[in-house]
Amino acid sequence: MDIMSDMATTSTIRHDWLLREVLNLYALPFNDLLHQAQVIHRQNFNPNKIQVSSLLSIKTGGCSEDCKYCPQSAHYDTGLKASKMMDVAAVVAAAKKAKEAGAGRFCMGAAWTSPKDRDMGNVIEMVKGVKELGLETCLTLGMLTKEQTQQLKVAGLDYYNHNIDSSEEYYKEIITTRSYAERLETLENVSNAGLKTCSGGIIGMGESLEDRAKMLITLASLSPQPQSVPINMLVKVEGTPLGHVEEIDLFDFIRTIAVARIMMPQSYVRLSAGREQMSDEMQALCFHAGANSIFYGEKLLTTSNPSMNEDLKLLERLGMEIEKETSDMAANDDQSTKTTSFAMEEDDWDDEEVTNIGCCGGGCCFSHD
Ligand code: SAM
Ligand code: DTB
Ligand code: SF4
Repeated sequence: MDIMSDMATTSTIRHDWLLREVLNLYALPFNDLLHQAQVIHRQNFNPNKIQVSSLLSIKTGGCSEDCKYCPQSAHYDTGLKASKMMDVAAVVAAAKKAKEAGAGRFCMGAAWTSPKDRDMGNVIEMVKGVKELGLETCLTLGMLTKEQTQQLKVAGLDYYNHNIDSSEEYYKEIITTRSYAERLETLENVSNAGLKTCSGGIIGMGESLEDRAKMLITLASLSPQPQSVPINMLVKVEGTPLGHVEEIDLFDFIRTIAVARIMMPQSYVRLSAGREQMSDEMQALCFHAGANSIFYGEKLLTTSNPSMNEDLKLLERLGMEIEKETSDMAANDDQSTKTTSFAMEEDDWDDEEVTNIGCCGGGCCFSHD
């Protein structure tokens, strides 16, 4: 096949991907798929910058949902101690530390099916406090009503994370206490309230390649597409039903990142949970495939993440930098058709001259002299 003629070279947002097309992307030779993803990545983002978010569990464990992957579900004995919601002051103090360490966004997660109205006051104070520090704010609290999304918008919330986790078919194998339709309904409420959506899923729960493709089709069909797309590699936690699920082929994980990048060209694709279990080289390939966001800090919600030092060392070895200003992210605020490469518009190349080495003719491949 002539890869160049078959390749998507513009970054038009499409909401109508067919399963056949997505499976064809997955079936491309690895190098062809990664090249295609990298070309699209460069049309939309500075390939050497990465968005970093810090994560804090504001209410841990004891959750009534039965998500088979989750250490916080009360249905499984993982040895995790459930705790009450944190104080607002403690959350704001943690956010201050995260900001000092370089995070641009602070994500707060709660092990809830959905927040009770009586919890909303505290959550709103947390959003306001974190926002005042100059950080972007993100929450993940489970299902939200329209009213709750509106309250959070007024409080100044930027992003809401709500993952669809897998295909609709496979979701039923993983969670029985709520439906896929309910997940999509919350995403619609979030988006209608004018909040940015963060939605993705988990790879490595025993799902098929077709399930992964269908999950990406559902995400890409959202309008607007989620501004942030976390791709988690399952963290196998002892005591959960998925604690001993079979290892996946890591190349298939990287392929999923690349396919997500191609299908959602203007979204930040986050290499999310599971980095602690990945080699530096694996992470580098994920960045090459188009991942441009990570969770930064020793802990995810209940499991560990690489230390900030390790991450800073890795980014330095790769010549990558943390995206500092939220204005850098304006690139994907207005989803539209982009025909110019990001590199051509970028004036932030450390005063070095940029040369088109013309490797694919797409105006997208640049090197520094
Ligand atoms: N309770 C809320 C909910 O389910 O939406 C928010 C917190 S929940 C822990 C957020 C997300 O974390 C889940 O949707 C899932 O995608 C991810 N997650 C949970 N446990 C995980 C694990 N063991 N490995 C990878 N991702 C996980
Ligand atoms: C997401 O997609 N991954 C994060 C965040 N959104 C909330 C959570 C990962 C959790 C991993 C397991 C844990 O630490 O409990
Ligand atoms: Fe509860 Fe969220 Fe964990 Fe499911 S993923 S058990 S809803 S905390």
